[in-house]
Amino acid sequence: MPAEDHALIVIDIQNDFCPGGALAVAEGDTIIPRVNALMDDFATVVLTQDWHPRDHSSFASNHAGKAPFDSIVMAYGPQILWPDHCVQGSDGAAFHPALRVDPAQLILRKGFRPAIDSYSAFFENDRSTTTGLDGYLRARGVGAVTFVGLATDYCVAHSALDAARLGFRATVLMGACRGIDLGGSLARMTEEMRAAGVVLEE
Ligand code: VGL
Ligand code: ZN
Repeated sequence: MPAEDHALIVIDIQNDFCPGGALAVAEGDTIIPRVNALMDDFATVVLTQDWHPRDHSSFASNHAGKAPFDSIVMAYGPQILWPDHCVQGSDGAAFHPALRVDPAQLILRKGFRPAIDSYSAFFENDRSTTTGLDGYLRARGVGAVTFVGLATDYCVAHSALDAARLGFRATVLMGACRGIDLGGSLARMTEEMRAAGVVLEE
């Protein structure tokens, strides 16, 4: 049983990231039974939800001549363009029906500003606009965070890297995550997490 000051952060287990969804992660739904069981072991449970307006700048459909998975340069740096996904209020944005939601004390939505994408649960992709999660966790005395969810190489990795940078003891349970793996991103982000001191466990 992890200590009282240890939070479980469940990243983006939403229909659009599961098989059949708009930005499906292979085997994304297979992690759900383990994630559900883990919720009983943590004093604090946070769920995150990717939550985009229809005109979101990370959607290829909002850029003439661009296709999903093209890369562009935004005001804050490079940005991959995605298929329309997790549109606010849509079925794709809903949590997977098998995911337990009741144990969560906080449901954190991110990516709702049209001009900025947000992979990390802590900061949007400009790396300075805060979601408030840092303050929430600190105010509750949380010092350690364990991440599970989707996708390993995007929202999980960026959240874990920010957690380590902010001084939390950060662990990723790799076996309770699945990745998108675009152009070697899974190996690259795994190495970045390791180098940053994120503890990677199965
Ligand atoms: C994610 C790409 C776009 C994720 C969210 O949850 O990893 N990836 N939006
Ligand atoms: Zn998104």
